Amino acid sequence: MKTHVAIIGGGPSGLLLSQLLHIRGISSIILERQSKAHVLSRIRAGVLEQGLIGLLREAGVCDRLEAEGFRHDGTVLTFDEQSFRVDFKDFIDQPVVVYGQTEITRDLYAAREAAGGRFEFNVEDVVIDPHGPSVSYAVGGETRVIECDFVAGCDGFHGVSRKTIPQDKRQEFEKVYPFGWLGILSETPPVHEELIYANSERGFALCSMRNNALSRYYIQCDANDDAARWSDDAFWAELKKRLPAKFADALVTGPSIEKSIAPLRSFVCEPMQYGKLFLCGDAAHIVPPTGAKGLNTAASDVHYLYQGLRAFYQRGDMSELDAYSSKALARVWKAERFSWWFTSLMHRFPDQAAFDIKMQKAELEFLRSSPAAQAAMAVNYVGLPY
Ligand code: RFL
Ligand code: PHB
Repeated sequence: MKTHVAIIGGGPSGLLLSQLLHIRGISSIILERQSKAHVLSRIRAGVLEQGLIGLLREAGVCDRLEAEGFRHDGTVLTFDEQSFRVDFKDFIDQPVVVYGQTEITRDLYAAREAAGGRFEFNVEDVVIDPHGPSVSYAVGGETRVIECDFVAGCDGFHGVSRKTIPQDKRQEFEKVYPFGWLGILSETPPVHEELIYANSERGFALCSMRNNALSRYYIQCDANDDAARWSDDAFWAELKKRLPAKFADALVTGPSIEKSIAPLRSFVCEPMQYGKLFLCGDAAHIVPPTGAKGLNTAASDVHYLYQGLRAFYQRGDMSELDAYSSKALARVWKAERFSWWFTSLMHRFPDQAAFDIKMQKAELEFLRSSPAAQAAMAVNYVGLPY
């Protein structure tokens, strides 16, 4: 088989890149390890930056997002019984939009399928030759090979693409946090019209949502905890203890329809290119979810790679592809910094001394009272420019 770009991974990065390339007449084939149903069953991100929304618009995949997404112009932070709001509009003329990653993935699959996009699901034994370049894989016991001009490694943190770069040609930077997030999805109205990020003496909590009848809540938990150990009642009771009384009292509880634990990690691989292989999204970097930056940073990678591939196919110009890794990484590190800062500010750490907790409180108090500090948070939260 032949195509312009072989795309490893049918998550949001791979799908969005494939659809954008299609609009410009550049062909691609997506190889996905799982079934489509499995990819669509994953509950993940919910907060979208304008950069990602602009790309979805360019890809022709934003009708449902525009009809069903919720515009948020601010967010609430709480510590102990205190709470304050950061109003993005005070600092930058840009909201975020609440719309589930699952829905984006569904919309992108529908668009790719309507355009006759080529996929292979349930692939195994993917081997990338970054110099040929080519990709071989097995499906249903048969081995197949794709000849291509470029390979986009969009296969997430556990994929094969990053590991294809020889160890002496890449450097990895990692911080693993000593806790995870236990998340539930429930068919209940959100506790508040905006997201609430809570720092409490029992640990972090986040109140988020998907729509007026579907809520997403998270609590900081032990990194080795087991979601099955948590009954719904135990989850709601713990969440309430971490919120100021006015929010705890307003919380509507109900049965969970999903419950899982995500570990928290900061990770960056440098460079994001090797030969004709380009890494995109979680394949190259991970952020702890506190800043809502994972999917959004994957989207900025897709933007830079898409621009580079366009320049090559439209003008034969390789310079933008050559600059891909350094351009993408410059923005990645800023998202890493913001996610690390917000995680450090809002969580309880096992080795935290009384002094460290005083520092968190002083920083939260500074953020509450300083427009300059709020401006720094707002521009990062809504998303730095590409
Ligand atoms: P994905 O989504 O992991 O997709 C990679 C795909 O590659 C497939 N794959 C392979 N395919 C072929 N061959 C192989 N060898 C393969 N190995 C893997 C996988 O099956 C999968 O389908 O990576 P991608 O596309 O880069 O997208 C990244 C985002 O999914 C991720 O960054 C976000 O979900 C992170 N995230 C959030 N990001 C935000 O921007 N805003 C948020 O509000 C937000 N909240 C979150 C999050 C992530 C969370 N978890 C569970 C880690 C909340 C949570 C709880
Ligand atoms: C979510 O709704 O899943 C969500 C929202 C904000 C975050 C992380 C996750 O920071």
